[in-house]
Amino acid sequence: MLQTVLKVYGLSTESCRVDSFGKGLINHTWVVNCDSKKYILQCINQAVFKKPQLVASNIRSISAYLNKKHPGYHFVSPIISLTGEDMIRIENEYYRLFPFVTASHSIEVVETPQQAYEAAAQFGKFTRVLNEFDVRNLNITIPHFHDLALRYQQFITALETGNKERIRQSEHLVSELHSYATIVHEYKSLLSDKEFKIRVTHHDTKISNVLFDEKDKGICVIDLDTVMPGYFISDVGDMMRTYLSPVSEEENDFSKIIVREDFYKAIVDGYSLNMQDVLTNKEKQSFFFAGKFMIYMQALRFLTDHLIDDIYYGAKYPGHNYVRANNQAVLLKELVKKEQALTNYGVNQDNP
Ligand code: GN1
Ligand code: MG
Repeated sequence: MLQTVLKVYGLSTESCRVDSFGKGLINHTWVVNCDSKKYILQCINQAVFKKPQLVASNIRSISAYLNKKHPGYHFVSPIISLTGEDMIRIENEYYRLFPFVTASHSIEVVETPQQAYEAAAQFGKFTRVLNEFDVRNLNITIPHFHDLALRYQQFITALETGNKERIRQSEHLVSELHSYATIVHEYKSLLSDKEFKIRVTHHDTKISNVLFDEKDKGICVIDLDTVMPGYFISDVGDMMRTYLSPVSEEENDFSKIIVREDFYKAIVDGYSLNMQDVLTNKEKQSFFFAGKFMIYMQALRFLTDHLIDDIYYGAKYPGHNYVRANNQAVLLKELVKKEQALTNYGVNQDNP
């Protein structure tokens, strides 16, 4: 299969080495090492991205806009195949090939506040350079992706129709997550505020989606499949979800989950570097909420998936999504403990 795919790009498995790449849960990704060049090959998960053409078309329109308006911005576009396409279809699967950005590396775990700052600056820059791009030109690649009200509803439905045994065993965590339902109300009220802007949003701001140079300066962001109209709380919140704690959502020793205040500040500062002149006051007041929103949503998503037999995320061991959900619930609790200390950070950074 991969042989056929590579051929459409004028490459072959004889002259290139293909290895699985990264830790993404959704798409399948490979690194392709050819004599003098390196590429990233991806197969799109169609259970999640039901219309891959919408993904390709978003990347095309953003790329065209940036080439024109911000030619200096580093944007990684897919390579055009010998058949003239930026995404190819082979036996009902969709593939894309990207150039491997030279002298770049990605990281899996945020170890220093500086890395958090650089990443946040890059995600902020991405939304900033697209500030005048008409978001209505973007397709919705996953409908209601970060709609917390819907995620909460899916959780309630899973409690009614899911695996009975798992529901019974999850009783404690279920009631803990119910106790945070005010976050859903706050979310709804924020969205009804006109000062809460719909912006070009990345929707997957984990650290491995940022490329760094040799000096650990951010170069650009990658993985643009979930770029859609959205709210800044998605991007800032997912950075908090994935950078604040020294351990990831996979950790099952929950005592290791802590919220590092200096990393929180680095995220707010890094994001504000490029975004502070466009964020409204209402948005600036919502940095802390962003973290609660995304961590809560991910806890709900993992637990929901556990209750419906892991159909979305899959599970590498029994109870995997239950562990992930518990992990996120602990992270949420740790973040909430810091509300007093952190909630005003960044709020008073005025527009210049
Ligand atoms: C998925 O595949 P990956 O790691 O890029 C998910 C994110 C979750 C994340 C949790 C399309 O992202 O929303 O936060 O797993 N992406 C999709 O690890 O559902
Ligand atoms: Mg992703």
